[in-house]
Amino acid sequence: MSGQELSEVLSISRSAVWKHMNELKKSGYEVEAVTNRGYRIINVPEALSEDAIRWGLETKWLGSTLHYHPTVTSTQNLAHEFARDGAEHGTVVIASEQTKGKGRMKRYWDSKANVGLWFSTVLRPHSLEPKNATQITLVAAVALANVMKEYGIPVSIKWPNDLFIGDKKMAGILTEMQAEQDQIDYIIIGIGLNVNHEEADFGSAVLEHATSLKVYTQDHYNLNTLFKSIAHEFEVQYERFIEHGFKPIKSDWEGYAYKMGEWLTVRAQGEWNAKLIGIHEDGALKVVDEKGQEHLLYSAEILWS
Ligand code: BTX
Repeated sequence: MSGQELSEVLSISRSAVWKHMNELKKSGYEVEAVTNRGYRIINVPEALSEDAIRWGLETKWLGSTLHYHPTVTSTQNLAHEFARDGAEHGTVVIASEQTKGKGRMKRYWDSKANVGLWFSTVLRPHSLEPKNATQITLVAAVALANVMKEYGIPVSIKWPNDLFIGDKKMAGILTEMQAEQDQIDYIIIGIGLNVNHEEADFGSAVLEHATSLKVYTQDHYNLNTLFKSIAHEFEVQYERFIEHGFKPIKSDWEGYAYKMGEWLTVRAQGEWNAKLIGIHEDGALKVVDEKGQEHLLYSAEILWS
């Protein structure tokens, strides 16, 4: 856009436009200025910020309301507060660092500053029955896996909620729900994605089992850009799910499933061998035992290795 157009649209002087452009550059924006043509933003800054996320965000509703914080205890907790106060569907809480990142069942999520994407989204899927809420986790996993595929990263989804590169975890999804009787009030879906970690950035407790995009590819990724790709794909997959149901998501999910068709040990009423054959409509894991009998596993302990 030309400096003249900018000054007219914003009702500011040409020199004010120039000053603002310099401010943008100082904040890390890469701006190209071509004589007689104008300014063009080529790259957004590395560091997460509300402006840099909004710039070029191609979603209809996901992230329309966006809360960015440099440091929080957990974006999940903050998103619950916003949701209780009536936050709209698609509200996103994102942070550069979490000091008390949460996993499932009171486990923790290692969320070091500036190396990963730590965010929670408020969803209000009023047409979805509470018993099917777990399907949302699988929708998010498929969306994340699709984006990773676009980036050329060979990921698999480990049931129910982890993304793996090889045998190491690079992302986790936490779904929490507030419901009354047969109506979902809201769902908070939290995504943690290890992006620019070097191995030394992981805490000693997770180091052995964790990986990041950077550890895998040696490349550095712009967190703002990556977030926008994920937000867009999540919105697309969520709408597909609401419109067409779980079936298409289920088959995509199965295409990514970690150890699909392999024999695993199940620890539920004793220990037995089972072959992973897919997932059920309700998100349960479908396995077949050595006698050929099918079983659905909900929270059974699966010994993956
Ligand atoms: P989970 O319970 O499946 O995984 C937690 C387990 O994963 C931990 O016990 C630990 O062994 C391992 N772990 C912890 N941190 C990492 C890490 N950075 N990379 C790899 N492995 C790790 C998975 O729970 C769901 C995680 C959701 C995290 C998001 S971040 C945004 C939102 N806010 C929040 O507090 N949680 C969610």
